[in-house]
Amino acid sequence: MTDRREQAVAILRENRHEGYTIPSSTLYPYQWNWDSAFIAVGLAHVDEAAAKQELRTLLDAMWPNGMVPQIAFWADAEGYFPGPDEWEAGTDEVATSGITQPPMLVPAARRVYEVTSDDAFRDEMLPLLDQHLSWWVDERSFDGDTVYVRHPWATGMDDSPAWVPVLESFDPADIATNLDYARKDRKSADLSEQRPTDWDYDRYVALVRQGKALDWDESRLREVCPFLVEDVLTNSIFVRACDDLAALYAGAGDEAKADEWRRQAEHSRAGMRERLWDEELGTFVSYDRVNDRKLRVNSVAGLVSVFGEVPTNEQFGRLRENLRENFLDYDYACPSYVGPDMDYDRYWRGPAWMNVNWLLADGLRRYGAVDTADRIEEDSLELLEEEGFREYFNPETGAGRGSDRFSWSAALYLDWAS
Ligand code: 2M8
Repeated sequence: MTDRREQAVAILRENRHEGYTIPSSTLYPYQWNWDSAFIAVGLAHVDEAAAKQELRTLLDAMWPNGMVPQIAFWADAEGYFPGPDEWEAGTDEVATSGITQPPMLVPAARRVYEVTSDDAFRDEMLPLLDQHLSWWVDERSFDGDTVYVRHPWATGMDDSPAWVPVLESFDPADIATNLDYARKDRKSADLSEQRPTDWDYDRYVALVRQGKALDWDESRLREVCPFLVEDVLTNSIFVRACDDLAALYAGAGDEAKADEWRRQAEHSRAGMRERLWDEELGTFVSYDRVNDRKLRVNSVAGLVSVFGEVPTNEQFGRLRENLRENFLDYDYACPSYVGPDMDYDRYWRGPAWMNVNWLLADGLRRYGAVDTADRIEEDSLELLEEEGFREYFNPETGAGRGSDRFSWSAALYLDWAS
């Protein structure tokens, strides 16, 4: 075992609580939804039982209606805002946040199944994954094809410049009566430059307080929430999740169910191609349902559409050109965003992230773009080897940013290095 591999295993062990792994002991001390999915992918190489348990615990936090929350507060912890009291959400079993995150747990469950060949695990997962993806279709889709989220935190790319026009479209005081709060994430002067701004946070908190005031009632929120966004990243992962669920059903011999989810994937892909493609930018973009407009930003999120095999061959040609010209022109692939106000060090406004690189490389291989996928993986491994398991990285200098000993960076290293 190399030193880095040993370190990755040690980080995942350190960050492990009872049945789940926290993203970081300094910044994120609870279970996070899509973090656990990436963590399970890595754990499958070193501890199959822990990989399966990671996903089981996440699904234990699923709401009766099928929503899997962004955060599950399984145990008390200090140092994170907003905590369970702020959300006032959850089930009889566990307090949670009131929003979700991209349904990466389905592709992760398929991966874990493929590594472990554990049919009992697959059969246990199937009804739960089905319930979750059905929730997206039933509760979070206007047209039955693309799906929407109602908070920037639900997209996983919290302060992406794509959300700015939507966040500018409302006054936080109009949707929440009390806007007092204290951030806990800026634990050092450096981190202040690397985390979202107060302007962003005011709007994040107002959206949480609006949801809480309405008891997280989906139908009421659909009427009044100013942030109803068909996020391209969530939709790409959703499409892939439908395909992966279909594959799991097919393996279990349930052809009717496999067909149902294959059809959903095709239908959602078609919706994305029709509404989310931007020919001028050469990428897919997100869509603001409240103001009925495309959020025209060149974010790596649009490129990740390859993970769901969303681009047609023609669209892929344009997207690849965009990727080469605008995203690979840095020492380290792949910046999370390129364009005005790009910030190499600030969160989802420019830095390179390992989970996005992993999704992108996986999708590029599906299109046969092996060299580009290799470049992204090699850069990622170099960043992790040189800087350690940081949360994100400056794409020009390679400097590590955000928290250290970050779980999904360690987990995906194990996947790439195995
Ligand atoms: C970041 O988001 C959380 C809120 O969910 C935060 O800033 O407090 C994002 O990078 C998100 O994608 C990630 O899941 C989470 C935990 O790693 O941190």
